[in-house]
Amino acid sequence: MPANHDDIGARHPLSATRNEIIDIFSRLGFVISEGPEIEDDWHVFSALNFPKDHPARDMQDTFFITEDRELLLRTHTSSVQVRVMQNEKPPIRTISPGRVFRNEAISARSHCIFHQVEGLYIDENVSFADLKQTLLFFAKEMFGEKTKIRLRPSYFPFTEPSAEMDISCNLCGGKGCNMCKYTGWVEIMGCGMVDPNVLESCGIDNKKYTGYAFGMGVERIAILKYQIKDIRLFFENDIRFLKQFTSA
Ligand code: 2U9
Repeated sequence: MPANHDDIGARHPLSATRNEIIDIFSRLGFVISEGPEIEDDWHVFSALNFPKDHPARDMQDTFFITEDRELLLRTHTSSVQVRVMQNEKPPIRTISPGRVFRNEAISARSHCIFHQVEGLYIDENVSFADLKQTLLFFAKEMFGEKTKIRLRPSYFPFTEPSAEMDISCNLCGGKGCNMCKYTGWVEIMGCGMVDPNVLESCGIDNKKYTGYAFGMGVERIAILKYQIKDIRLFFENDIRFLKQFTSA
């Protein structure tokens, strides 16, 4: 009788993507930091320069745990980096992967739980050019040597100046297709220079030190890399979906 063979499991595509992101930044000297998913207002919002009336502090966007809105589920992993800044002296070079929570309607494009990797580098004389070169390296390692990047001005409370980063469409190479909506570019992350107010809040001398930060959604990176059409597939654990990543 031929022997029965068991199905071989596979790394979940989100784990594989997160590991790949971590691996790329580890090679540049970034170390992993982790922190709590249940956070307080200060670490998620106040320390990061969010004004008291910012819409992200609204019930529609944040899952609060206590009625006084002091305890909440983190909406980004920047709170982990706030803790690193409080506890360590520069140079700081860290990435924080983890789950985040937002009070959003679930659809093909967004989910109320997703995964982020955020990065932070603080030292003397850190410039926007350092940020750009680091992110270009990441884009090429993640999506292939031919990948180009472009930065568009944007706004976040915690960075100034801020930008959103696009890569040349990894499906059509920039010619224009359905995935890039015929623009040749797809957005993959946000970034910028850490706002001096944030450095000060976290006990770092903003006259001596500057820093850059970036943040990306792991689901978004995986969707682009594997051309996945619906974010909900990541959370359903349908074996027919997961089986396709056996070699990932
Ligand atoms: C500290 C200071 C600043 C992290 C950053 C972004 C820009 C960003 C989004 C991408 C898609 C979140 O998952 S997403 O919705 N993130 O655009 N994140 S700069 O900035 C920091 C982090 C830590 C102390």
